[in-house]
Amino acid sequence: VEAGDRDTAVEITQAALDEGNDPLDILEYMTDAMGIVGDRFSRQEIFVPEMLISARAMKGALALLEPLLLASGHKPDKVAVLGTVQGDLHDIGKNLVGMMLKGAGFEIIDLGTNTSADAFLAAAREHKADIIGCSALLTTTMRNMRDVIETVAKADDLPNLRVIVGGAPVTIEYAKEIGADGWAPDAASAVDVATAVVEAVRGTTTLIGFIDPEAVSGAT
Ligand code: B1M
Repeated sequence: VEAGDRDTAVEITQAALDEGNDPLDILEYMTDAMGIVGDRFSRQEIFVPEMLISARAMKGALALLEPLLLASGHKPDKVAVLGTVQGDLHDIGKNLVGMMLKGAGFEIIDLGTNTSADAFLAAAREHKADIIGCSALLTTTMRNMRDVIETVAKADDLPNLRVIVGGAPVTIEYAKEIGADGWAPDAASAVDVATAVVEAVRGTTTLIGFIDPEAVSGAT
């Protein structure tokens, strides 16, 4: 992934799976590699094309993990509309969140990248979604999460629709400031938070208000 060599990334991932490694451990290596790529970009040692080929390598290797991350046996009983916010083209983290949510029994409506607030709302209405999940990787685009939250707040016909947010620059403080219903720092905790947010609406948990991973662990 660091070298942007998709064939080798796929080969090594397959070998690691054949050896019986946990898909989540393999995923951690890939995510760390992407962190290194980002640091090199920050230091101007590499440029956008190199980031792009690293992303392509990670996506190729992730495709091998996807069926394993999805193998939960849960029947979907919750619906989440997911997307990367307007102006933002980063989708690897959002895709991971989608895979993990699917594995936890969510039906996922994935709107892809560069998703406007109106598109989030229209999809949520059409698919009778329980939650909207917004991802952002840029400090300039995370502001567009506020638009999504304000747009949902104005939708009087969808009083139970909730919005959770995440992505590398999105802090818990920012999530609270913009009025999100939940926040998670990674894909695994996004599952706990999304589930708790839906359960709070359905009255099957005692949690109320803003939900983060700490609130969820405190409740169990
Ligand atoms: Co971009 N990029 N990029 N990039 N890119 C970053 C984000 C950056 C931090 C790199 C750097 O400077 N160090 C920087 C942002 C700086 C900032 O805003 N502070 C940056 C920049 C500047 C840019 C451009 C502006 C560069 C340019 O054109 N000059 C440009 C913007 C394009 C645009 O979006 N409009 C750009 C473009 C690109 C590529 C297209 C080349 C490519 C993306 C390809 C793709 O996604 N299909 C790319 C990449 C690959 C990166 C880095 C290297 C890796 C991102 C990634 O996939 N990480 C990134 C550096 C970095 O992150 N260290 C960087 C792996 C992924 C698994 O993690 O997405 O964080 P992440 O997701 C995590 C959590 O954040 C969380 O869970 C995930 C899994 O645990 N999470 C959620 C994510 N969404 C969530 C939602 C939730 C909950 C949790 O609830 C709904």
